[in-house]
Amino acid sequence: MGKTIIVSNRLPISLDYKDGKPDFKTSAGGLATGLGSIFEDANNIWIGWPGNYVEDPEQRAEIFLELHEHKMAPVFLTQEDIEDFYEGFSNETLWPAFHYFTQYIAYERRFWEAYVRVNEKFCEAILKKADPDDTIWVHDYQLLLLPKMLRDKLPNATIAFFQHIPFPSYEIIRMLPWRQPLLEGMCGADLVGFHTYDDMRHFLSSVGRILGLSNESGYIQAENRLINVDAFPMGIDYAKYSETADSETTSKVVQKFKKQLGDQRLLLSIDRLDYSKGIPQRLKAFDELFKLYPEYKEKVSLIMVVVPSRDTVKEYRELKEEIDTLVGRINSTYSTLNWVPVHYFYRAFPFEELSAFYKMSNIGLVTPLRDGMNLVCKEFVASKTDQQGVLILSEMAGASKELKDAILVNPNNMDKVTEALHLALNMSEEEQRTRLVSMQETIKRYDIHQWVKVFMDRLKIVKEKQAEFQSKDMDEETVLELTRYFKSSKSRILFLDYDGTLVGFKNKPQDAYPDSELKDLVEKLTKKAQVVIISGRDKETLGKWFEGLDVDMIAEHGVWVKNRNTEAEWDVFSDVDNSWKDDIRHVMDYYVQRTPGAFIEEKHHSLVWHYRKVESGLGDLRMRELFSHLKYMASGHNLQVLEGNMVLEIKRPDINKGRAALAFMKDKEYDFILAIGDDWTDEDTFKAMPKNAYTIRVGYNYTKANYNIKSSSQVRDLLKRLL
Ligand code: GDG
Repeated sequence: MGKTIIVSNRLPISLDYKDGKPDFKTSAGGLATGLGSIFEDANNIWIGWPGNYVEDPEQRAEIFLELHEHKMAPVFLTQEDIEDFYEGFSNETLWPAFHYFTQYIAYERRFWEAYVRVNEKFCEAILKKADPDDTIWVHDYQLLLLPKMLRDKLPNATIAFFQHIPFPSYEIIRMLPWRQPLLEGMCGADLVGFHTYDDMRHFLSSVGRILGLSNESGYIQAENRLINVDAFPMGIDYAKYSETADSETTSKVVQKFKKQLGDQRLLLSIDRLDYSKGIPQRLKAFDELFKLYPEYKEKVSLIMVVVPSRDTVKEYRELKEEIDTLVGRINSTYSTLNWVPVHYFYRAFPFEELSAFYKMSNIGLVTPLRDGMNLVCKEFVASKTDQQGVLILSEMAGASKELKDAILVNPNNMDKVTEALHLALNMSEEEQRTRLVSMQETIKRYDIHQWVKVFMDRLKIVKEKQAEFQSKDMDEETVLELTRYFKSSKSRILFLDYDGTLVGFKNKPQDAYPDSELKDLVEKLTKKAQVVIISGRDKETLGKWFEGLDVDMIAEHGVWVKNRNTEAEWDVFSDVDNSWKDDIRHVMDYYVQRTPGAFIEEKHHSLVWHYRKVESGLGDLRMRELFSHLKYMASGHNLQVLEGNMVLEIKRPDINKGRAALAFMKDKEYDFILAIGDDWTDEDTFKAMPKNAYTIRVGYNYTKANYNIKSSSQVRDLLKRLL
């Protein structure tokens, strides 16, 4: 088994120099703790930027060796890299875009070029360490291009990607000039994870619209690979937070702080300086509390920790000034000689002090305007070991999807946030306990270790699914066996689907007529085997296209058959009772009226609702509605509703390609049977075939067929080998 390589922009360490020697401090962030179980194993390593600019080759070598001891490997970045790739493209283009702050997006070609360059540097560093069977887990928005770069070099590697920040709606993604390479980059992974279901569905919708790749239940069908996309809400190291909250050190710090603060009800706010965190909005709601409820004066204080970040960037500098001004205004308006409403700290605190803040605060006020997950709220809940305290949480944080027992607020609605504060300050002890117990159960169960386990288990499952396809792939060995068998047999029959199997898809269905190469191929095949063209097309088209060739034909998925040995016209294979059609047509028509671009096609035995020309998204939505509507009606009429490529078809279940194909073989002995098709209608054929038949599905979809083959041109190549 190969090793696991974790990749993130920053290594989980900080590097200083002591007496001219590099000195590393490992940082115990949530991710590092969670990945510890993997990271400590065998030869596993972590690759990333160590956080310093090091140009001197000797110094680099020294760092390299030191990091090696810590099972890490560096990607050395220059100051220019950091300015343009990290501060530039990552934090001034992707960060605002992904957090819905479109007004802050920088569209700089230089930033993009640096982003590509640095992703390549990461790729090179990984390739130096990676073996083909390794598992590579890439983290976050700074490295969106990396999965594909790695895939190009290591086609069989196991590559996973997790995005820690939100993934926005297609409407935002489409604004980015680099949307296509960014999405292609992510699709290099086998598994793409997000915190929430919404992030996941936004990603799938962008991949569908921009890359044209559809998905089924979170599985994207790329050309020759399945990619799984899912939500994996990240947890915290629950035990660490609850144990530290109960520790003696924390208790001492709490006592010290409480003595200094006096008898106050405390609200707690902890964030990195960022416009996505909604800090000014939070301060305004706090200000409003004193206006509406003056009785809280001298009784309630806010501890506000803002961890310095990116404050050389204009937007961040301005944000800092705004916060400073608001805090100044609130404090100067309400402070008394022995009470300050906002205790404001623009710095980070050591872990024990942070734990003390969590433990002693009555209310956790976590109201980001947008946040991928937000761990602070989970840490607050985990630290409440006496089950007293209230969490006010923004609906815009990923964590709100799990923490339903918090008071959930829209951070833009100041009145509601103020109301929530009032509610929290008056919540009974019993209710505080009930809510906290329920949230603690969730966070404890889905902690960081569980998150890593669930993610890695899923990755394994995805690889197994891919392997299933690979083992079904028509490789050279199977082709040789099939041709040998064909040549040694005496009585042969071939069932060949038409569209997508013998010819590729065309924009206009009537343009997909058989070219001379195909006609020639079919003619030659008819000299060696009984050839049955088995299609959903109408009998007129099929009859015209194959006129003069010695082939049998099945049209409209088995309604019509034409035998090559007779001069006869087309026969109806089965009596068709069409009395159901009027009712169903009526319903379908209602959906045509409401959906510009949709239309109904009437076939002999079925009705088809087409939505290829409908605005994308709307078509899917209407199709889903129609699907459930028809499903309900279908049971009464004993009909079958089937979803196809931009169509919904309703038909009698007993008429299908499989049944018609079997009828062709009735009372005859064949020692070579081959069936090839490309969609769900061909699955009926595959299912009906005897065990010794070769069944092949074009494209890498789930199938009852024995084999998959890549494309219609490969089908032709295969058939040529039979001649
Ligand atoms: C990304 C996403 C997602 C804060 N102040 C101090 C301090 N902290 C610690 C907290 C917490 C962490 O920083 C911040 O948590 P976030 O959830 O905001 O994490 P980020 O890594 O910034 O953000 C976010 C997350 O990734 C995980 O996927 O939740 O949505 O933006 O752990 O405790 N720690 C110490 N002193 C402080 O003053 N020691």
